Amino acid sequence: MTRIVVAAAIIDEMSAKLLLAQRNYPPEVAGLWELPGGKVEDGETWQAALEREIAEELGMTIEAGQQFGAAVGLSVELELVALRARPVGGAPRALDHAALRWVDAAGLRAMADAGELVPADTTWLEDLLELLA
Ligand code: 523
Repeated sequence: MTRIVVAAAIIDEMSAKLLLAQRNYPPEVAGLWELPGGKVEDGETWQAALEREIAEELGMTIEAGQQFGAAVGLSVELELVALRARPVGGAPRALDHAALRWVDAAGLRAMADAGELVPADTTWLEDLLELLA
């Protein structure tokens, strides 16, 4: 059965910036930046799973919204989907990541051009730039 991994495009509307998180592991992607998230548990909605994962990993509260962009097949078992999200409370902390960074559209494009994003997440580059415009 396919397991869903949800990833959050947490956008601060005031500054038009997106929150990126730098992975610690596994070695293939350590040091690269991703939309933070994690696996959906049985019986959980995608939104509830994302709100839980972000609370666990970043110590902040978000309101998860609609899916955007295309789903990405990671393996036979795993499928990655992106959801929009709004920060609701608390400053993000890198509890599970190497570092965190807020980027604007130009900053995101520069990181993508430099190959600094996790490969699967680069699929959403144009969608993310649109959300930040
Ligand atoms: N990705 C990915 N992009 C992205 C996320 C959140 C996850 O490509 N924005 C991939 C990385 C892993 C798989 O999805 O291959 C599961 O992610 P995650 O973060 O849940 O992986 P682990 O290794 O932390 O899994 P758990 O230990 O079960 O939490």
